[in-house]
Amino acid sequence: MGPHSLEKMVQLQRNPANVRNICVLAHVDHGKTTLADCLISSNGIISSRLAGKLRYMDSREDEQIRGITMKSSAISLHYAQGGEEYLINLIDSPGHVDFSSEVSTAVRICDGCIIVVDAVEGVCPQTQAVLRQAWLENIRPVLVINKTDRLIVELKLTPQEAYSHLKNILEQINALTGTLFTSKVLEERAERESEAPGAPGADRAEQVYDWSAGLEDADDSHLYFSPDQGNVVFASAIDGWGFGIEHFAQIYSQKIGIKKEVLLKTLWGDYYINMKAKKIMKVDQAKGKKPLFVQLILENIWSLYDAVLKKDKEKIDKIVTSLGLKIGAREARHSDPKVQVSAICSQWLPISQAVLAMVCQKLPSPLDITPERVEKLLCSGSQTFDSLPPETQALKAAFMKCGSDETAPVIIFVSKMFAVDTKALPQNRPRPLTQEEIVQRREQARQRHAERLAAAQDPAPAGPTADGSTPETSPDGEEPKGGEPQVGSVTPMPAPREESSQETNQETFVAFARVFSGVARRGKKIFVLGPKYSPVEFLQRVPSGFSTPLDELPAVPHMACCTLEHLYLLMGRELQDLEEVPPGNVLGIGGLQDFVLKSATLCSVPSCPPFIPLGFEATPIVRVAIEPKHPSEMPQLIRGMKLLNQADPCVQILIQETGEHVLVTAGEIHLQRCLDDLRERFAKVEISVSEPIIPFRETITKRPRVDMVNEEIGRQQKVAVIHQARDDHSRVPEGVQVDADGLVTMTTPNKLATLSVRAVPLPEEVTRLLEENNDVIRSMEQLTSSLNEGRSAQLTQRTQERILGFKGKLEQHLTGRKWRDTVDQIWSFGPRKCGPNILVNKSADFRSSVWAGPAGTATQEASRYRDVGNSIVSGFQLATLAGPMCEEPLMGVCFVLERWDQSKFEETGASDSRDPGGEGPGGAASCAPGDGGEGRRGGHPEPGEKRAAQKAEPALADCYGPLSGQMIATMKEACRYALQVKPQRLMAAMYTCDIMATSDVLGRVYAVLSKREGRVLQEEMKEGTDMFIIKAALPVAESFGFADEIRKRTSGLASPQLIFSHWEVIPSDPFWVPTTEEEYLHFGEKADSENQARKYMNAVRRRKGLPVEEKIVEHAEKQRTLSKNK
Ligand SMILES: Nc1nc2c(ncn2[C@@H]2O[C@H](COP(=O)(O)OP(=O)(O)OP(=O)(O)O)[C@@H](O)[C@H]2O)c(=O)[nH]1
Ligand SMILES: [Mg+2]
Repeated sequence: MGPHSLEKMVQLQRNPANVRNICVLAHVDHGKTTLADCLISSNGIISSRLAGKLRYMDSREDEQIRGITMKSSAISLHYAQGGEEYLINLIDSPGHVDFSSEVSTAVRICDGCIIVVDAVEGVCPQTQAVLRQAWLENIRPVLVINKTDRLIVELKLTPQEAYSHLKNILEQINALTGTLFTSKVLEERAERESEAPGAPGADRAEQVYDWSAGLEDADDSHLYFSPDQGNVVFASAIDGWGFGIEHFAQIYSQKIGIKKEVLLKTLWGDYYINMKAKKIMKVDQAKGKKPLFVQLILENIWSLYDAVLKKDKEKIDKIVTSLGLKIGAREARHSDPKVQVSAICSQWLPISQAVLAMVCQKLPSPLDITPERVEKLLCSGSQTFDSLPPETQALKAAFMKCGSDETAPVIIFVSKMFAVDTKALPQNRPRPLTQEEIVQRREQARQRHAERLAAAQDPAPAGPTADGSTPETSPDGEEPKGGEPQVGSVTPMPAPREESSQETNQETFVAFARVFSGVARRGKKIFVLGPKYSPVEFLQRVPSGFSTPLDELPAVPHMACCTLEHLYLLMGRELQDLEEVPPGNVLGIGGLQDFVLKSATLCSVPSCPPFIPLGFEATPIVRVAIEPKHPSEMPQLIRGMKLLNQADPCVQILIQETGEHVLVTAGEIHLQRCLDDLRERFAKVEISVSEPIIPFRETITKRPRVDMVNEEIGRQQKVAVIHQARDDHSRVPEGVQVDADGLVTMTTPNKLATLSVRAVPLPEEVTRLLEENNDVIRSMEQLTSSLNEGRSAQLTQRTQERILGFKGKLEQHLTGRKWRDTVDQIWSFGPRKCGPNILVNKSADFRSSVWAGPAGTATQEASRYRDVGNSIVSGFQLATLAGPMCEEPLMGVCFVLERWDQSKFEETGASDSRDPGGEGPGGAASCAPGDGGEGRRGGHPEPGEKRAAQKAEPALADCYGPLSGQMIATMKEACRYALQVKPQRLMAAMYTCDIMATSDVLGRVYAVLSKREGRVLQEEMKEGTDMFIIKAALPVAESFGFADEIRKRTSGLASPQLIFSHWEVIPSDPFWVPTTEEEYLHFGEKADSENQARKYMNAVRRRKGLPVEEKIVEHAEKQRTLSKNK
């Protein structure tokens, strides 16, 4: 640790008013880690010469090699300004999209952030993403425009041009802020108006900072980035300089004699100075006057760079003397102008000074946490803060107070778990010996020496006595030496030693956390709350004011009790032991490994609810199956995967039905990192990795009007045929009746109930709506299920409004005769009750639509339906989870349940209910084999079967099992057949990517894109540069190696970032075979031209071990007759 001792840090931690928890956020490569280096070097932890080269926060080897950050890590810094001392807990975060989940973990435990923007590249996709994340977490941003040196050295702009360029960047980022602000304000205002009409809280006025004040009554100027607000620093982290305009306002107010306040307002903006009159006036373009910013600031920097690059020794000396700097002889003589620039500039305008001063002045301390943020953290999803129990609501005060007295509840949030080498933990590190220990050791050594001398003089008794004493007193410590006679007694030793050496190799997990209230003390017992924990439940079970020790409480679901074993100060690559951590600080906690998987809320009072889950921007989409090279190493691999799962916020680990172990990651680089981690840290075995598993969706489309060669399709197409990926193509299975218009009717195996289902493709906009409103659907579902379970729940006004809005939009898009009343008849969404498919119930007495909520179930009719209805919904869920083409989930399909007839069942059920004792002895025997084929409703059940089918669940079981189970299976199958009679299509996942490339490599970028079936959506030139920004869509299936290929083909000039964007229908029909004369003519009998959809489908089927019909064209003759009616 640097000159600032641990004691100093501990002392600073106790004053939350002077603590700043901040993170550095930006697009990839905009210089976050370099900036962090500069700030760290100001604390003497690394030398200032190495700042920018070391990238201290990138402690992993692969981070150093690739030059990108992959995880967020924290370091505590000391900063003194104006007699005040500050503690800055700085978190460096990754900018690459693959690691955006690490940004979420950082943002949650901060109060403010530094947004870094590259002065040349400007606002990039991830800049927008991180700014949005900051907004969503209610943390306050300041801006650093970095790499300003590139404007001078690379783009060779004049100061005036650079000024316009910088102005432009500020406008862009402010436009972004503006959109975020307006949407948020309007949202919150609507909420507030509906909740508390005309009652603005008195405390709100005093608040230092309030994101959500009403648009018209709030002065929103402080939200925007503007140099005159003091929240912008212009910098070059690599050269170590940076400034806010306050610095220059101070200097020039003395030099020119204009008030500092005036300069602060005019140094940035279109003002110029009339030196003679000492007056500042508006810039009049015609007169060619330069703005103050150009004249007084940029020109000075430009001329310095100019002098150094031209090696104009005289001029350099002049500048250095006039600035009153002292440049070391080594730097002054250095041949590399970069070294000179950075030596001069980092003294003249030290970047750490500018940035840290801005952080301390402009970013809030933990004490300034807003009530909105607290409420938001505590109520998840559809709940309102007011509907929480009073004990929970009372915690808000504790958050706001951030108090460290004994009575304050301890509330800690763990945002991620990270692995460190056990040997690197402070408790295991060799520490310097204290004076007493040295004396003691010297004494021991002297004794040993004396003993050995004595033994040498008197060898006779050596045998028996040496046995016991040698191992302890040997100079090598524990190593027993030269002990042939002891072999017998030593043999058990190697085993435990091996174990312990293995243990020291292991990784230990440390929680990355922040104390929000109360003091975290070592050894303190604390509750660990899982995401599903409900304080309501606890308060019901345990009377308030309980006095039993924490670990003797009755078991409450999703809650555990553990001890805070170790507390650490996070110092980048190092950890320092702490005894206690006061509120408002970031810390590491050891010993939670067995209690916390990825994130958790720790609390000393059980009335605290778990914090809302972290919002992740990236969708994990790249999956691979992995297995050990040597099958015997499977257990190690499984253990390793578990550890990896814990150590990474966003990776998913699954075991598929096929028994494969699957790793789901956010992108290629993330995948690579996960595999490296598995091989080298967590599993330590060799692994083989499958080709990436590409996800698909299955859907159906409208019947085409024309065939593949654009000929009108005749009426013969009208007959519905079931298309299957299996051989028994086009045969209508037994028990299934298919109407010409695609209505599929199926009977349960016991023939007592019948379902008629039709599948209809949803309009594209509706599918999109369903996807966008996934959270709305989910909160509807949550509400229904909690009410059904008898718990009370209440939706926020806003959620209710969103539900209504969502319904309205659906109605808007589902118009026309075909969709009449459909919206009101929606019964469920699927798969998992919130997916992009709909189940519509058109049967006559349907009541319980999703909109009615649980109230619909109140009618008698509905309750009669409820049990069987649930089975039908479950069948629909299963059908949408895995489609018939290649068992991938469905998307954009509406299943319409047109008829649902269980009158037979009710008849038999009713007759049975008169005989409640009936065990149904004939139940099993009555199952007539071979009778299941007819599929007609007319098939009369045997009398024994009749008796078996009755209302009481257990006795319902005839040989086909309970009716509910049969209904699930029948509904599922009916849905699958209903799909198969329609033209089925695969949907591919698409990435969008923004590629920045210079004009000379543009052609090669296009070549790579088109080779991979990419589509250019937009191309524009970045203002003031020779860079083009290309926005393209690329199928995920074709994306592997894309980034690398682009980088190679453009010699590293273009670097794309792939972000999952949407699903797109692949136009070709996977089951297509030529059917018309023209098609035969055009494609030949074998139709062996490439069918992309079939290729993908078969690949998936093969991977899943499903039968693949590959010989399809070998028997073209037979095929022709069979599928004539397609
Ligand atoms: N010219 C110039 N280059 C810089 C400056 N700051 C950083 N760089 C370079 O930009 C590259 C990326 O810097 P990093 O600090 O690793 O960027 P980062 O934002 O941490 O990147 P990720 O963590 O991967 O998102 C490095 O090669 C730096 O040397 C600067 O002020 N001027
Ligand atoms: Mg970095």
